Amino acid sequence: MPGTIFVLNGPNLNLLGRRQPEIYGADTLADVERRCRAVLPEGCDLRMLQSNHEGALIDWIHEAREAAAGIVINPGAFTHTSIAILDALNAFDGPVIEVHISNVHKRESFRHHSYVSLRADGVIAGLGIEGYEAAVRRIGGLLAGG
Ligand code: DHK
Repeated sequence: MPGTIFVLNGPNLNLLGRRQPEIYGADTLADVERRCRAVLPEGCDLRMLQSNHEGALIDWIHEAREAAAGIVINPGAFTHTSIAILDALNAFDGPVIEVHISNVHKRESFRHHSYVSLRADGVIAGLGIEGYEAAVRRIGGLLAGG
C-alpha cells in the first residue's frame, strides 16, 4: 500500500556520526536517510525529520495523522520522559516502529523504560543504524497487511 513514511528523530541525533561514536557509530543522519530510501517499500515515500524540541516532534506526529501512512521514531532521550509524545502517537492510526541505535537495555537503568513502547508496534534496539532500515521494511510489511 503506497504512502509516506515519516522517520522522526529526537534530540541530539543531528550530531549522529560526531557524538559518542563509540555508542552511536560513525554514520550520519544523512547516511540513515540514504539507507532507508534504499529499502523503501514499493509505492512509499519517505520524510526524514529531526528536532531537538519536543513540541516540533509532536507537531510532526500530528501532521502525520493526515500525511503519513506509518512512523519510524527514534525519540532520543524523550523516549524515557515524554508522555506528550506517547499521547501524540496514540492519536496516530498507522503503524509505529520505535528505533534505538544503541542497546538501551545494556546501558543506564533510566534508559530501560520507554513511554513510546506503550504505543509502538515494534521496538528495535542495538542494531546500529541498520535498525532504521529494518523499521522501514517492517512498516512496509504492516502496510501491506502483514
Ligand atoms: C538515542 C539517544 O539520544 C538516547 O537518549 C537514548 C537513543 C538512546 C539511541 O540509542 O538511538 O537513550
